[in-house]
Amino acid sequence: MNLTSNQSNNTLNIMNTIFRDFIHVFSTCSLVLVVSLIGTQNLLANNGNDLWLSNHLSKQVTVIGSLKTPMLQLAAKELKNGWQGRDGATVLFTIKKDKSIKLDGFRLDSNRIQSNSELGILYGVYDLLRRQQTSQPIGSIVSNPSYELRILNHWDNSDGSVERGYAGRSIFWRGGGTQLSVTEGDRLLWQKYARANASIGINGSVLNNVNANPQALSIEFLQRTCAIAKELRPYGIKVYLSINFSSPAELGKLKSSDPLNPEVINWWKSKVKEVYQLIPDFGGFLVKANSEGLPGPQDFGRTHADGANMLADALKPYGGIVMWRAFVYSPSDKDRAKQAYNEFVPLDGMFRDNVIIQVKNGPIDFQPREPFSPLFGALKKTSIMPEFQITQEYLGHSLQLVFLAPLWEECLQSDTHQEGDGSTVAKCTDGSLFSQKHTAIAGVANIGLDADWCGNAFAQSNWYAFGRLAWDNNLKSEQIALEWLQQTFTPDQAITKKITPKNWQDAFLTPVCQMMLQSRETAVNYSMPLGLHHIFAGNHHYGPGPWYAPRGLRKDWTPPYYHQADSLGIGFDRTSKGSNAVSQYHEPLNAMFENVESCPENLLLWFHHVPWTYRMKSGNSLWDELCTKYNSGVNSVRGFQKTWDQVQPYVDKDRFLDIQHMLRRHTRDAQIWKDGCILYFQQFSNMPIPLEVERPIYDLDVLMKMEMLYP
Ligand code: GCV
Repeated sequence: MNLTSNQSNNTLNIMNTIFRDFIHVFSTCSLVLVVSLIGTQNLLANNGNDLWLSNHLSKQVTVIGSLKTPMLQLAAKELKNGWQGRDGATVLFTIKKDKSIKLDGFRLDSNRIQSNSELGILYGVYDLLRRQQTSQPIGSIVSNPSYELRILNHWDNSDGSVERGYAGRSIFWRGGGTQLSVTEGDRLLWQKYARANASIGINGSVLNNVNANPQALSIEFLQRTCAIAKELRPYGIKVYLSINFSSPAELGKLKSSDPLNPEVINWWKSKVKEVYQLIPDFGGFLVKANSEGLPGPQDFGRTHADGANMLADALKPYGGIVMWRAFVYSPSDKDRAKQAYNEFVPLDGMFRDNVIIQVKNGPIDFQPREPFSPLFGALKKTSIMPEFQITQEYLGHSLQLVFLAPLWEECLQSDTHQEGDGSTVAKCTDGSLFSQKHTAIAGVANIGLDADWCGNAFAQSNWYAFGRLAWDNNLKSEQIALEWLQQTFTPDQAITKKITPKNWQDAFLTPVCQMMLQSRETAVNYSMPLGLHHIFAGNHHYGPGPWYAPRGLRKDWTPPYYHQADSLGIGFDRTSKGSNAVSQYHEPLNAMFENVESCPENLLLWFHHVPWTYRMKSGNSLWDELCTKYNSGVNSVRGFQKTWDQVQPYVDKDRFLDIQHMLRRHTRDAQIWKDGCILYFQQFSNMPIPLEVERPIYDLDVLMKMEMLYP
């Protein structure tokens, strides 16, 4: 069901909400009676459309202070609608300069929100409500964002499709003949989207795919962008566009798109002027250039810096920025993992101050586990921003329960050692270690027209987690998971039992939080343990395909390029005897990764080609350890099924059944990963599957034929 059709269900939803609140009121005195009266859980149907922002019966609160502007009025309205504090309380909004408050941060106590900006007040309201709802203390708190720009990247195409999207079609672009008209339904949808983002501190949205069509800068596209910007602006969200580097030639009909050509420079200047006439607070451009076949400055013998700076100069008078992606690699037998570093480090210091280099967390491509990209900390005189992938391209699409905060936390807390011990990726990107004119972080969105926005309830937690980590890059995954659970699966939905805070905590929050926290490592274990990477079948990036190597396909698009399995062992040799990618890491990491004994085992096969009989720290041979990891991954997902079944009384029927069904598929597909990989690699190891490991249930030849059926 998509949102538009879903809006016709609004009346039902409102009735459900009223009924839920009604139950909430009565729950303290006579829950059992109410339950026996309604006799069914169906009335509490929840399609997940409210995300972590469910309506609650609020208490009375008075807001005082200046409420002159629409944003402050919005902040007051949100506070009143969600207030869970003392009945009859008064809260003061104060806009006052304070040196301890940075960017759109705020100071908070139970009856005052202070900020340097209106947007800071709005963020303070959402934070206060979150604390109330999750029973966190509200002392005197100063909260400042880690990054100035906290941005969602939508890979949405103008025809309405979403690249690597698993939650329906685009919420921004419809495609076809109705593309241009903006309906009331569109506006309401964009407002709801903006509100969800603002509630977690996101302040920017790139509205279209980085694989950008030159038409993204056509007047029709810009007009719709302008309409979207209008709905996002009240929530403090700026819009950005991805651009195609050949736009001057393709759209402007110039002979070239050479960034040093004066005609091209002028074309961009006048295009940027046109954009700002329509959207005065436009954020800037995101650029994928000379990557995966897209055009770029290298086509004209120029560098990334030439290309980025030309655009930056055009945007500078308006305060716009360029986010230039470092995701570059070309078809070759050389190690793809090294290319971004090789191309960008020599350019350090050559970019304008309104250019930010956008770097994926790992050197390859959003894999279940990668070491951090060696560009973090190596670019010292250039603004650099992490790019995370919220949409689960390589982690089970929206068909598997994988909470991604642990993956991002692992990256942010990785120590690059570039400026001594403690030079974490977080510190290398948030301005703590290097003076950056702009600090930023991006997440590739997992949002579409599905009623629950993200394809399933737990996928929403990844959108939430990205926003929370963008605001505070030191947050722990556990806190994020707990917060999200408390706001998303509210206890008032548990109507079939007498719920006390204690059994809510013990029987629901603790086990489900544990499941979420284990889910990423679980996905690593059943798909690519011990540093394996990119062994998917085909282009869908869902199921296993360590065997996948169609004749004629670029080698770096085939799994054997990455796993290098042979009769001697498995893994990509990136030591000094191999591709020497280890040299891109600062000491002591270089030496640590180089030596097979000191290399962390969870990255072993990323950096080393290791004999099958190699003795692991557990005492197992590498082969036995690999099989054991695959086995434990499948067993964990089986455990998730049980955990979920146990929490049935605490979850509304819709979401319970949806996730139950999803976990069934998840387990089956984890089993396919395990069987496919073990049986395939066994052809090289020639060793028996250890007896503690469950026997395969699928045949390899069947799985190899099934590869294109996923998902
Ligand atoms: C938008 C990977 C994905 C592509 C994506 C690309 C990128 O290769 O599979 O779909 O393209 O990354 O990040 O540019």
